[in-house]
Amino acid sequence: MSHHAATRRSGTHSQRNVSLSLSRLSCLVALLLPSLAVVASARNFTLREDLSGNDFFEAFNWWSYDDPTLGAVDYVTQDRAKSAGLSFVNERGHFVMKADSNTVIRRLGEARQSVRIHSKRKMGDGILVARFHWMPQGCGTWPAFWTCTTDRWPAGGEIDILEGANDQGPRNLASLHTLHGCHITPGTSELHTGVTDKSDCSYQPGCSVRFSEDNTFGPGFNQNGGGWYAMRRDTRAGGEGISVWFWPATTPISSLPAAVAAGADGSAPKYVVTNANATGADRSELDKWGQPAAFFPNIANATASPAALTGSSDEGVCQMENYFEEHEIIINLTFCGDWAGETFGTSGCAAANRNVTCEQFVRENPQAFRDARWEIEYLRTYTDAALTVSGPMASVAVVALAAIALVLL
Ligand SMILES: *C1O[C@H](CO)[C@@H](O)[C@H](O)[C@H]1NC(C)=O
Ligand SMILES: *[C@@H]1O[C@H](CO)[C@@H](O)[C@H](O)[C@H]1NC(C)=O
Ligand SMILES: *[C@@H]1O[C@H](CO)[C@@H](O)[C@H](O)[C@H]1NC(C)=O
Ligand SMILES: *[C@@H]1O[C@H](CO)[C@@H](O)[C@H](O)[C@H]1NC(C)=O
Ligand SMILES: *[C@@H]1O[C@H](CO)[C@@H](O)[C@H](O)[C@H]1NC(C)=O
Repeated sequence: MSHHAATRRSGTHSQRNVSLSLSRLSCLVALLLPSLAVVASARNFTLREDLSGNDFFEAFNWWSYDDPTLGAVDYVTQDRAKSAGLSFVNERGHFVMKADSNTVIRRLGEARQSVRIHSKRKMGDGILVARFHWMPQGCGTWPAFWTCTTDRWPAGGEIDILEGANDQGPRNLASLHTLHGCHITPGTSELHTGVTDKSDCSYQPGCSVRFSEDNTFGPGFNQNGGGWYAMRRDTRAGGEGISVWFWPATTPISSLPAAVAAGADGSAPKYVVTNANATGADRSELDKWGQPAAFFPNIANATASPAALTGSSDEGVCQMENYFEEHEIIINLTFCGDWAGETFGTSGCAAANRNVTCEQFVRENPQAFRDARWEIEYLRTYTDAALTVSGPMASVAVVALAAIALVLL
């Protein structure tokens, strides 16, 4: 139920194609085994960007190419978005990007204007945090907050943090899209509060975890004042994987991790505590992250290279360093297309609107898009400067690799 990151502008090729042969794997094991001490040390995620208000106009490109998912959308340039009032900073100092809600689209082939932005800086392993006060709602809308490779998708991967269509909340669906050979565990897991929806991460529809908490998407999210989303990515060998957290706007500030709450002076802290042995204030800071809503574990397997696992259905194995490269951060609002178009009927949107098609509904009803806007207080990235490995899954991965080493040696 997603999309193609194809037809993008030509991006840079920073592709490391890691396809592990058994002999290379034993080298890897040999390299990793003596480094248990390193594995136990914390990763150091330090603040790289803290964007708010007008910063967004500098830090992002406005994407104005044809919609790759055949949506009924016309993505506009930054200049056009500013002059048409589709991107601005509101009276609260929040960055707003929205759909056109004034124009009846009369000519077939024309589409409703909207906005899609891509970060200029790419992000590898690290933490991405955003405070949303509002997300797009309305029949026909398909909003998403996600990160994606710039080229050769699904090689390089895609992480959908907040996504859905046609107001079908109240629970968010977080997803990964990868090459063949990456799977998550079906069902429930004690490692997160969500429930696996699809376990095979390859291509479409990808693997996904449905949140268990209400008000994490759509109208419920908005009525509740939105909230904070965070995604932590630790996809290197021995890294723990990809986690997504959500805290509703009603959460007391004192219960939020410092990187998520604004600092006392409104600024973000310089780094995130990740040391599993933390004590005192660091311990309580670490505990504030709690269980993620969705967790996609990084689990190594000797044969889990994309080549070896093409077409396989090995459950619960994803050797993430083979599947994820640096990503752009993307925020968009499309209409209809693969997802919102296909679920326009089942969502009740068609029946509520004389059974018109999604595209016709979007063209003829500008007033239906008054609430189709993102309102963002800030977006922060923390990245990994010192390349060390940690996290609860790291030890699991090391044990797995050690077991593999015993078999091989
Ligand atoms: C955002 O919209 C584009 C269509 O313009 C689509 O390709 C992409 O998949 C959307 N993102 C998500 C995560 O749905
Ligand atoms: C955490 O504690 C364990 C056990 O005492 C120790 O082996 C490890 O090195 C510690 N990790 C860090 C990052 O201090
Ligand atoms: C993390 O990085 C910051 C900035 O480079 C540094 O000041 C701090 O000491 C580092 N912390 C750890 C635990 O390595
Ligand atoms: C690793 O892959 C092999 C071959 O595909 C499979 O039989 C085995 O169950 C996998 N190991 C784990 C822990 O999933
Ligand atoms: C829309 O379609 C449904 C199912 O086919 C039908 O029951 C309903 O009467 C239709 N509504 C209108 C206004 O045509």
